[in-house]
Amino acid sequence: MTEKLLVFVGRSNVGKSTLFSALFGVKVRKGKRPGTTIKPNFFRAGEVLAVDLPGYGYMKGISWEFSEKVRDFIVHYVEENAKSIVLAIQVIDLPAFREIVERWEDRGEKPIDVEMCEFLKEVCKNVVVAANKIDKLDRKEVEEELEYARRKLDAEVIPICAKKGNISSLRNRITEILRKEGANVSFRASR
Ligand SMILES: Nc1nc2c(ncn2[C@@H]2O[C@H](COP(=O)(O)OP(=O)(O)OP(=O)(O)O)[C@@H](O)[C@H]2O)c(=O)[nH]1
Ligand SMILES: [Mg+2]
Repeated sequence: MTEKLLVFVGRSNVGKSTLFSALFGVKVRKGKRPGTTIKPNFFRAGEVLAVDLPGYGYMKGISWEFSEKVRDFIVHYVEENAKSIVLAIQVIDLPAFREIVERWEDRGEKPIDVEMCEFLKEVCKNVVVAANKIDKLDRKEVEEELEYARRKLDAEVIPICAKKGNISSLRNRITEILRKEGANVSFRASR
């Protein structure tokens, strides 16, 4: 029997590891500084293996070469494990999403998050986008930015606040999708 994988992808600093901890109750080791390691974190969660992948995208303090290396690693990892991935969760920083997308579009380039989402939808059976950090926006802004993200990514987008553990709608959706795929997932006990 092949392992069923639940993978988490997203740019650096969007809150993948925070979400991973909130869902599974595991402390994820963080590198001292960004751009030094490409190593996924694994956690057994019932019948699935959850995988926290390194963050992609250029950011301050790391080289372009390194960010390209991370992106290639993620693409290869997802391609190689495509048959086993039952659900891919792409995490975005909702308050920052529009500005980053527009910056790429102004340069005439396809935004990296849009490209990654297209890739995931092509390769993985199920893809859900987790729109994180909604605590930084007011209610109206959340609705506007969600609509923008849904339009740009053409995917199911679920708002969350990983930091405060406000993740129940995402958790329910993960449970539902994995059950449909014949796998039970176990989360940390709710507090
Ligand atoms: N305001 C706010 N900040 C958050 C939230 N979730 C995570 N953060 C913060 O965002 C920063 C990055 O969080 P990480 O979980 O390390 O992000 P990551 O995506 O795993 O980053 P990489 O491992 O570098 O790719 C930290 O300072 C978190 O505290 C949230 O819901 N709201
Ligand atoms: Mg991380």
